[in-house]
Amino acid sequence: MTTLDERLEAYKTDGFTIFESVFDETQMQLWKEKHKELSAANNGQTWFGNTLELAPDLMWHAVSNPTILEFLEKVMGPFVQLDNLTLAAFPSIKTDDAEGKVSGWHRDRWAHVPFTDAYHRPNAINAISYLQDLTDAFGPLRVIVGSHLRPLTIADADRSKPHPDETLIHMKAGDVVITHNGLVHSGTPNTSGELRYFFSIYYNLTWLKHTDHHSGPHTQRLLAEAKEANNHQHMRLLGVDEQLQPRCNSGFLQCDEERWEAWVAADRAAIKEE
Ligand SMILES: O=C(O)CCC(=O)C(=O)O
Repeated sequence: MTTLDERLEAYKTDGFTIFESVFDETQMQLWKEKHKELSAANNGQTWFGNTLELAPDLMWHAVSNPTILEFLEKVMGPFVQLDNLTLAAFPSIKTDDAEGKVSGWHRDRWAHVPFTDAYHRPNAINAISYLQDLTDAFGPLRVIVGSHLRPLTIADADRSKPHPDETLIHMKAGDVVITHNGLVHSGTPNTSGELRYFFSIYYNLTWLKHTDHHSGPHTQRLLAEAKEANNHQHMRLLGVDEQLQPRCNSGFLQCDEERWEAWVAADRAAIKEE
């Protein structure tokens, strides 16, 4: 079993790590059914943001998954909020149209092109899972390993072509890949004849703006519950960071990761027992 600290070291070098079998078949089936329902109610739309508000009971346990959050607090410190929660399905296209193409190389929201090879904590990370095995027909995820540490750029004309340094990842349904937002990656066009479901829990630092609004009644109810339990980790997910000011002005004379660990422990100790 890989420990979270071992994962962290690999993540710093590679720019991603994969947690296997996080979501089970029953859970994924419910998300697919929700997608179908949303799509039918919205003229066949296939891409949905703000899905925590749209389906809080189906989504909250995924957003607040304890193992994923424990890892993210090691990566980003206890400053993790939900930027957006996206449930999408990529329609299938003809094999001829997909030949020799990738979906589109990019870094993710809140990133920048690295200017040194030093590792920096990401401003955001993507926790992506696919609700089916990513066979060649469904379209693997493509990554350029270590590109969060290199000033790699790709010309417009090459952004839909395979890259000489790419690695293809055939994720299994329910696995979760955690990417650094500086990692250059792309999907692959879907030629399976079925929908390619994609579920992305995108987290960013609490002092950035969030893309989903978090202001709807369902999300606000979750926030009220987190406040009631004095659960700072959960409050932060929903955009409220009560310790931000002291923790963002700590003096920075102790190793960040040690500091973060102490703050995480303090947050845990502060939770009110039910
Ligand atoms: O479709 C995929 O496999 C990757 C999607 C993607 O690039 C992203 O979430 O930023």
